[in-house]
Amino acid sequence: MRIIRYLEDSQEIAAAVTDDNIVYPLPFRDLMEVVREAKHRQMSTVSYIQTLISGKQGIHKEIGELNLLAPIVAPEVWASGVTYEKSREARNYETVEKAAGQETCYDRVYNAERPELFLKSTAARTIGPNAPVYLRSDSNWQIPEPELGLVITQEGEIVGYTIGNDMSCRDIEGENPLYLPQAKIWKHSCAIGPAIRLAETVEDPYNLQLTCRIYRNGQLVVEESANTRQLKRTYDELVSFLIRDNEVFDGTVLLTGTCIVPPNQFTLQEGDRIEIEIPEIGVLSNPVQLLIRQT
Ligand code: DO4
Ligand code: MG
Repeated sequence: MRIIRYLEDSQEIAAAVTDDNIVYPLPFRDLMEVVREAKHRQMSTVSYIQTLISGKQGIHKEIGELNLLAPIVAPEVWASGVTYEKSREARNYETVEKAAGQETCYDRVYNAERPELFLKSTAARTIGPNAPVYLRSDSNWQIPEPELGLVITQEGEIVGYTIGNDMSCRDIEGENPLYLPQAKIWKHSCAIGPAIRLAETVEDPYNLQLTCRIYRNGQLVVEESANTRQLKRTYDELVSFLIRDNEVFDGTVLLTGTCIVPPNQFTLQEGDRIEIEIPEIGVLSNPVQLLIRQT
């Protein structure tokens, strides 16, 4: 069971999508309202949704025909860093701090008890499927970072899984890790979607296959896959550090780090299209545009 949001006649509609891809509009604004109501009734979210849609007819449209929005208006998107060996390797390649044989900050954080967590995005900067992700005008080395996103409650309970793109500037971070906020946060630098898969309906969240495809002039120029079983940490561990002495809000998304990095010579260009797929969730597709053209 998945949750989507879409726009119809200027109205934002939250809907459940069943395993046979039938879309049922819900009488709630978003997943968090459904989760709260299900808890109030002492039911699982999926059982509660089943009671809501039972005997109803789904809409006569396929998901692909809908004007999809981000599946949740996440008040904040946080992100984890260097949680996969692939990310550690890529950061070590780009950083000017490395000296032969010496540990970098990336080596240390990969092995440390405390994970790297950073604020990635706010609701206004986060986009959903099909909206453009923007390129920074002051970077020459930009990539998408395909990541599994955890949708959590204010208590830190993982209620769903989505796909996130943690757009990143490798040259800005590589010049100095203290530039991380500029390498990570700008207008439309974070995309989530296309759906939230209810956590209760995921058999093994440590066995999700991610595939990233990048198209240029209609041609596939990058295609790489990885699996969440390669994650160095647990989801609960990442969440427990996020909520420690912190205030988090219902519907916060925590990205779990990238396991896919395009080849080192690759940088995104205006006109590219990025697709990130996790079969249990869907395909998050976004065109790439230069931010400077938008202002
Ligand atoms: O260390 C900087 C960011 C790492 C990151 O975003 C990732 O590993 O996904
Ligand atoms: Mg990342």
